[in-house]
Amino acid sequence: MSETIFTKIINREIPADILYEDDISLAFSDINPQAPVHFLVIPKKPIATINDITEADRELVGHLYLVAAQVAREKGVAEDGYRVVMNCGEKAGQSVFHIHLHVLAGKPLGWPPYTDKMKQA
Ligand code: DGP
Repeated sequence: MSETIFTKIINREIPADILYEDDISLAFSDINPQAPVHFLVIPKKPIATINDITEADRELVGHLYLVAAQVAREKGVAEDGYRVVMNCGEKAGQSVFHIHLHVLAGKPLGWPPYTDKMKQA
């Protein structure tokens, strides 16, 4: 897999507001927040999309959710509620091809997460 901007964040080649790190994962604030709290949780292993997750990644993917919940608690949004999203592929809005959970909170979040304009497309 070709290197993405997230590999550069993992390797500290570009700065990020890092919220959590361990041997296999990293959480950091999204550069373009869509809610008052918006952070990303990524594996250090570069996996391009959900379609590229294998059986060997089963534990790793579960770990990302545990990190999401832990950082949400630390941010004080766990009780009020938050949304966890992973986009898969360009049509779903994926722009960085290194899997990442988006964690969004701090305002009422609309559902379903698409607009009438998108429904016509
Ligand atoms: P997606 O569109 O689902 O692939 O989400 C990619 C997210 O990554 C998007 O919300 C913006 C964020 N992002 C892209 N480049 C950077 C960066 O250099 N730093 C940080 N902190 N976030 C980034």
